[in-house]
Amino acid sequence: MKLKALFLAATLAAGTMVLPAAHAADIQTRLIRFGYGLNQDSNQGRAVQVFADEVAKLSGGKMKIRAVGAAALGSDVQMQQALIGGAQEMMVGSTATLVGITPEMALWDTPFLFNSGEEADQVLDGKTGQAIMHKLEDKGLVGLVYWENGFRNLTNSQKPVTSVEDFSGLKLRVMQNNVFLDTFQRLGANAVPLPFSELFTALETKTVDGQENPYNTILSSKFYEVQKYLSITNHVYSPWIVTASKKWWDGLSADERDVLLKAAAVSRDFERKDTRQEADKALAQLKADGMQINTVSPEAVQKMRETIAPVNAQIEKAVGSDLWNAVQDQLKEIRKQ
Ligand code: TF8
Repeated sequence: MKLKALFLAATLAAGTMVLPAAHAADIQTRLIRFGYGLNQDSNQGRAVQVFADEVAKLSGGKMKIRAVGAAALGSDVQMQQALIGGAQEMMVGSTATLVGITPEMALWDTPFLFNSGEEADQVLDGKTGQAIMHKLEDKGLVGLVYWENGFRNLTNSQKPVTSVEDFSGLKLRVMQNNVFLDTFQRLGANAVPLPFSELFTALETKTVDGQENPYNTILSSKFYEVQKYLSITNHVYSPWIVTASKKWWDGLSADERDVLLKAAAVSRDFERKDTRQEADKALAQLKADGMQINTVSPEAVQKMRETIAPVNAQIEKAVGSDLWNAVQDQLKEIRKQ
């Protein structure tokens, strides 16, 4: 009896010692619905494909991403609700559309906050950016990584916008949060919040005169077909964020989460590079497609900044001075280098 027990203990010990090396990853066969708002042929669509390929590779083909673009699963806001409820697993969308859920996301809508994409990378991937991302978890969402949407520029069907005065009388679609609404109202525009999925039709039917988005999106969503003027304002950088349903995420194994996090990091690095490369070429393409493009003088940009300065105080109030100052301090550090 004693010997037998000893033998059993020895076998068990040997077994446990061998286990970690022979341990097959704890990965189930899973179908993951991943929604996004832009066309498949866009920087967003390309990066979703990179994510899908990487997930398949890292999971030995067991985890399969079913990517659905062009808002076929709904607008950003509708998909967020589906994630929170557990009816959809993953998505990528604008942080601006998350402000109603996690007010701290409003930080990224601060006009003229970043001077370059690289500055944005450092802040978003740094302590404050990650802290804000993790706040989503209290609301039923898990943030994985930030992607670049890009610096936003103004388009419209009426006139070149070269000064603050030119905003007056323009009916502009804005993203669905108070920061964007307030910013464009202060500039004198008639701001209309609309989901991105309704934007092309709204422009085509002249329900609105204009909108603002990065060059990449103006191109991939074919806004040049319904917008004559493009004014280079670079007024804000608000990113995209890849999120998962927390309800679903909580049921995944550590290995499965690891696959998704690793693939998300690969997609992020690809996406930022791809987006920056495309942005450089997109402006020339938009010109070739017939858009009339104008720059805005530094003086006019300064006037814009002054006109919308009160928005900053409101954002600081909404996100709290600690987060606001942390980003300002980090930017000062970055700019010293
Ligand atoms: C916008 C954003 C869009 C996103 C996207 C559909 O204008 O810039 O890129 O919402 O996820 O709404």
